[in-house]
Amino acid sequence: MTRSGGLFHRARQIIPGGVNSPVRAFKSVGGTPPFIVSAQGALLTDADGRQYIDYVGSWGPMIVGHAHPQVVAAVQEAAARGSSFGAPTEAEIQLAEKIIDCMPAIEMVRLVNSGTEACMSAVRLARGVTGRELIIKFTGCYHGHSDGLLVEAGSGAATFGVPSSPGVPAATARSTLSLPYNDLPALQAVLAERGHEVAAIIVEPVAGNMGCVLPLPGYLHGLRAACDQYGILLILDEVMTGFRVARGGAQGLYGVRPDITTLGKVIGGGLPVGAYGGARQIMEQISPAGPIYQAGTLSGNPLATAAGLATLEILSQPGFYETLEQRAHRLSRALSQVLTDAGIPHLGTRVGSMLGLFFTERTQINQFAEATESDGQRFNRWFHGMLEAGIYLAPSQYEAGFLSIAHDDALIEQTIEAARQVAARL
Ligand code: KE4
Repeated sequence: MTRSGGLFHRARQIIPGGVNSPVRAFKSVGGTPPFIVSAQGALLTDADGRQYIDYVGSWGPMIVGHAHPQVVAAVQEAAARGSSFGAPTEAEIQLAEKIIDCMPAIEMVRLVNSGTEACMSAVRLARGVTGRELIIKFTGCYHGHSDGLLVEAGSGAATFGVPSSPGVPAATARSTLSLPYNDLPALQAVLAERGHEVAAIIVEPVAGNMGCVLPLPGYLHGLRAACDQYGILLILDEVMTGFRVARGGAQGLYGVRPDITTLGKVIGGGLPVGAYGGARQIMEQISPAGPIYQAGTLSGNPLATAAGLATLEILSQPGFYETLEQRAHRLSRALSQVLTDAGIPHLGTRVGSMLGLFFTERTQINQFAEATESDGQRFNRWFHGMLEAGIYLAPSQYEAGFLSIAHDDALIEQTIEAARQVAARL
């Protein structure tokens, strides 16, 4: 048995599924997850000494690469001054200023500890500000695991949402509707009946939890117009896309202005940070400035803000996103060519350094129902073949892949060669 195998066996005795977040357990792809002992740049090393080129990047945060010297130094320096005070610090102001500087729709921001907390708080804020109860989300989009957002579509689009997990009260689920992504007519039909009950529409501007699925041209602006028509707040969940697809997030890339933005991942540089922000008159409704309550012992934690600040400094350097774009474009094109040469039907999707790959005859995937038609068995063979070849991909068809600035041309070339070997056996 490998060391990872032994560790996984031990972990499963005392941690549910042996992991602290489900997708890490490789349940959908099968096999034993490597237990990672260290990472540097674009590379991971597991408990058996095996090295991998990492395209998960901790599910998005590690855009500057693992253990970046500036990030490590910033965290070490902060830790030497104390790890948490439960009192305000200047670093929280600096991180807020940096976020606001990059995302003009955010005039005021609250730091929290995860994307889940950011989305949960944004939904409460929208309900508090509008006095309305109904939330609309989209099937295949994930906004963390708060009760009101673990909801899937009910039997008919206009009927109530149903829980997507045991433990979520039916009454809670009924206040959330889940509609098809990229489908404005379906949304308009529901709004025609219930638009004035809706507090917020929450959406991943580029979906990264059904694989990487892009918004159709005009879709995001259509959501904005629908919100304006019915007095609904638009929440762009940029936990994954924020500082990933562009320095100004997807809202900057697509030119759509949300009322509330949620962030996470990159802004913590690998430490626990989430955030939600928006126009001043909305955010000043949050306690203690306003009546809508939200709190957190470790929110704005000195170590997390140090890691986030160092990361945002690095990605603010000239040429950072241009370099990422060139490399991600090259990798995506080359992988597609390799699969085409091997006669493998597939669809590659990409926005910036966020990528997706579906094994399908489709030339477009616009919503979750279409993504589910992909060949999951072939994906699993692809995943394990690439893992064997030292390429660490997301262990699920319904996740996105991420490049960091540390993925240099040599590592990209190595990835393409591995793909060529694996494709021949798919
Ligand atoms: P966290 O609570 O995991 O920090 O963020 C929740 C969240 C919110 N919004 C979006 C768009 C997200 O993608 C996420 C979390 N993403 C997943 C990966 N698809 C995290 C990985 C995991 O659950 O372990």
